[in-house]
Amino acid sequence: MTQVSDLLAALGVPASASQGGRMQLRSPIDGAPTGAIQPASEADMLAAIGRAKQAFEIWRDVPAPRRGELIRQFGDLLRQHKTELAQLVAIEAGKVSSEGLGEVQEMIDICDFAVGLSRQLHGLTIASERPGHRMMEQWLPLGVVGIISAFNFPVAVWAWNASLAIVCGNACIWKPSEKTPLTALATQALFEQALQGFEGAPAHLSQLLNGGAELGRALALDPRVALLSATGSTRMGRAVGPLVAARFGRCLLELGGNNAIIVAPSADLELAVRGILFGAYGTAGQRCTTTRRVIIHESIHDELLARLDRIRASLSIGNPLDPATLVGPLIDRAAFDAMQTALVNASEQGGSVSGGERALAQRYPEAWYAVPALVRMPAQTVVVKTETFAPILYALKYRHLDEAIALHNDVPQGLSSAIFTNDLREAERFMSASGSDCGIANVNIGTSGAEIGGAFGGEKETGGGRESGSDAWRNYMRRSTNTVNYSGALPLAQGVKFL
Ligand code: UN1
Repeated sequence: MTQVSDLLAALGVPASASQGGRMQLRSPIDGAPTGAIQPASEADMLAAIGRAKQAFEIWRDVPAPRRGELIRQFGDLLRQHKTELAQLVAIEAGKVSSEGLGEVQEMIDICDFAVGLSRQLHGLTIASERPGHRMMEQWLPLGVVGIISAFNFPVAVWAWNASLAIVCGNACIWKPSEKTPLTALATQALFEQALQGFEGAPAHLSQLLNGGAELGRALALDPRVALLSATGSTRMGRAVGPLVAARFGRCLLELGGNNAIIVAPSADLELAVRGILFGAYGTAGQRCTTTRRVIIHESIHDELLARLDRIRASLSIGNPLDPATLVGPLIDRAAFDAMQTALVNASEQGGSVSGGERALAQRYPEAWYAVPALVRMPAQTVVVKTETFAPILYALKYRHLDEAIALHNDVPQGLSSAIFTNDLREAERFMSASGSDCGIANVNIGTSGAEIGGAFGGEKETGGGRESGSDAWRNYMRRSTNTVNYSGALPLAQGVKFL
């Protein structure tokens, strides 16, 4: 695909990095070859960890605002190359153009956040019980940070992690999804451009290793990796989490979601319809924040579903590079097959399915487009409790808010959630201790499309990690508690006497 080689060249990736390797790559848009990269080996990973450790030992002593300056320069390069990188995201991950641009914008936003943070890495001072003593808490660089990222946000989620990790004084190693190595190569090339000639920054501050699950496993097993931040399926989290825990390493997991929207009788239905449709069918249902369930009050259930279904059937499905397209392809055939299996299961479990069939098969025989599906379910059955990474929205009915919240929380995942209501008491209840059990609980906006300023992540099988904004930076640092005695005596705490 010449377009891909042009984009890669514009982003600074040498042709040799994306051609002639053993891993054949294809675009989900049409199945056309996009390149062939050479995967790294486990031995390569071990060597990379060694280099990262050396880079960390230099970088940790560079003042944090200076570290922020590197990220500022990287953010500038992202701004300059936003269009090319966004197009590459569209070609490799199948995102529609505006979402590809949004993904790069999310990288720029987190860089800005990290730059500000680089002057705000603050601890506490704490009152000491002893005279002439000061107690304080410092946050210090942690070490080597491993980052495993997923195909659906091939570059933004890496940027959440890497920009914070780097201003916090760490060195990073990136193992991207096997489905999106080219966007990773391009991002790495931009980062290296920022690094080149940046005084005081060591080589190998951020390394990229493309390849399979064995590379993630090597990161999980190696005690030189202080933190492993992994985004992807719950299955992946189950594979790496225990390995890191067994060596008492730190893990930051951002795994599957099964996000729901409750629509209450007082809801503004115009807003609800838009929020639900973007949440369920945007990114072809392939976000961890995708709306997978809608729980509708019985008084508006039929009316709302009729509206949703009408628009669902008319959403433009097609080539994501065409600006008119709203729903692009699924990432691959396995994703399409998983969607079909879920729909068969849903029917067997009493659901009534609209849509879900293959689309554009004639035009793109080697690609996997699907009509978004809406499934009316009589109950929250097994299939509804399972995350299927595809545009399927299950609809359930409720009578009382308690029942809606119980249904809402009765799934193994706990990432994002929302309620559409104009009733203040319902909104507050939803966000309260006995409301949504998710990491993200919204009112009158959908479940997906979070801004970077808030902490991002969720509970239960979502893994418990928090990335991106708020105080998520603390994941990338170690806490040191310091007590300083500036008196001429040595009183012991708790009134203990000795010598
Ligand atoms: C993901 O799908 O892994 O909130 C991340 C959102 C995006 C990030 C999604 N800002 O939908």
